[in-house]
Amino acid sequence: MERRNFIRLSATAGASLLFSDVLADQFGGENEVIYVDHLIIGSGYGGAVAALRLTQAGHKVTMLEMGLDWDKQAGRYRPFSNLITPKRNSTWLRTKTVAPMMNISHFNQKFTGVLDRMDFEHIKIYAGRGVGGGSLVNGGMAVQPKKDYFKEIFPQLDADLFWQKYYPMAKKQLEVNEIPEGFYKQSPYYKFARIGEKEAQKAGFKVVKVPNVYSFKYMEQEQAGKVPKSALAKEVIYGNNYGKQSLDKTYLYKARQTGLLTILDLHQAVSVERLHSGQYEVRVEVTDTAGTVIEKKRICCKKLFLNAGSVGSTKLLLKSAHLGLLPGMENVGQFWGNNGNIMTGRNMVNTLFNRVDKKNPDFGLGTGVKQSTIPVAGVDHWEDKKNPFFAEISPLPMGMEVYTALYLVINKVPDPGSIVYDPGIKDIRINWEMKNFEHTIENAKFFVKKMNEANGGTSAGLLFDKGFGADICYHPLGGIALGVATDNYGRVKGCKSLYVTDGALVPGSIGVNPFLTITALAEHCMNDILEKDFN
Ligand code: FAE
Repeated sequence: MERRNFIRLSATAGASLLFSDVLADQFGGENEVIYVDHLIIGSGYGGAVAALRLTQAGHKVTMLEMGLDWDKQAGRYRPFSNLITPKRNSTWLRTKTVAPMMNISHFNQKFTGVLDRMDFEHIKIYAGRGVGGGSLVNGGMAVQPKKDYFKEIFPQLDADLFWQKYYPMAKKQLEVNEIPEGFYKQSPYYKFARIGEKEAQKAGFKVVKVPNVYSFKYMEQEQAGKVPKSALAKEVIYGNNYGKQSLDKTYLYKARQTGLLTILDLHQAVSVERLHSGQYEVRVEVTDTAGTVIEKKRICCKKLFLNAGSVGSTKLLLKSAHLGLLPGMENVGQFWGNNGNIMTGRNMVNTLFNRVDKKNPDFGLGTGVKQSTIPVAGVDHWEDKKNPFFAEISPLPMGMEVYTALYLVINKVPDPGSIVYDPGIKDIRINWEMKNFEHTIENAKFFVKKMNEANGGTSAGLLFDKGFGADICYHPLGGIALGVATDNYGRVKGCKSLYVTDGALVPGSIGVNPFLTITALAEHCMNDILEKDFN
């Protein structure tokens, strides 16, 4: 069918046609339209759950991913880089790394690397790029939120059902496991965490162990020298070559096994249009590994599953609405938040003057030259009315003793921000005020002060400006909030057959690391969508 035969759905049909003609020019107008039944945009947690559940139900699915399919051409683009000597495959289309710290590596050429950072006015948002999305770069911590806080964030959901069904389902599929106590106690690679726990207890905090998707069986073998090292060889935010059960090894692997999933990598969706027929046409730019657009495609589908992550999904909807391509949506852009993320740390930890435990030889000086990249412990201070937070005891594997502790602190988000499309810059802006950082800095200061009072140490001025990285966001959430911009199952309001099942559904905060909740929510949504919208 030729493009001119499509009649667009819009209250302002004239404006819509005008914008569509602009798009048509950019896309060479008469390009052939590719028809598929079900299209998923994005291959992170939301996309992977949608892919598995659709294909298991017998539906053919096409998935677009703007990053690389790292497994497809493994020899060519991998191995992934470690933290200390990152290569160009570490970083999304930049000539320098953009990690929260230690950015000393430069590259000659830009490359579609695995870790991206999106810079907005007051906040820097990290994301994984490639088949598997955030699962490729994250720390693998699979944390279930407090039930009461889940109820506060999602009052419309049946929390008991999530605890009985969707969280266990997500944990099983993601292959969540726990570090064996014996290994934890003796491994030199977890000295940083044992010190962190001891110090936190001494400061009066409650410590908890945190499950992970990294295979601890594999890690034990790494330590024994029986398999190639990954977590024990400083690999994490630039990808793990072994050991981590990222989505390409779990949900997406199973979906591919059905033979019904086609994944198109280096395919970036740039707009979504609702056609008169009720179908969706997605404009796609295909790039090479330098980020240059080499082809443009139009893909038409009956059902569209938007899973480009909180920022990506919200941007696509807002931009498309601005162009007049998606009339009728409600409340898109609202309830965006950073999950209260703030990074902080302490210098001069466990030194000659303030040793953690003089009697225990394991607690000799420092936090450990050898450090696993996979966090397994946290400080749970969520019940405190005045300073509620959850702090991940994070590794800092520098390959030498730095007497430093690192923490990612997660706080409440009392006043969520919003995402808007700004025609002036032809991009989105995030309305996120500096005042949003006040309570996160206060909580982080409270935590560091108590830790230092009990154990010695100084604020982490060597890591972050004034000791706090408040603008570092690993957990962008919201923008297409459940029950606000969608129904309670991810159906986008005003747009039949358009679904969102990723982190954009979570209204800005969940109180712990979020991917387990995103996965459980996606399972909940897909269950209902498959039951009611496919008959
Ligand atoms: P996400 O996983 O970001 O997937 C979206 C996918 O869509 C990506 O693959 C994109 O490349 C792709 N995409 C975006 N736009 C387009 C487009 N226009 N066209 C085609 N494809 C597109 O979304 N969470 C935890 O629970 N535990 C942790 O230990 C943890 N550690 C983290 C460490 C780091 C360094 C980072 C960056 C994040 C971490 N997170 C962690 C957060 C977690 O990875 C994140 O919440 C989830 O990945 C979000 O899942 P989504 O499905 O929403």
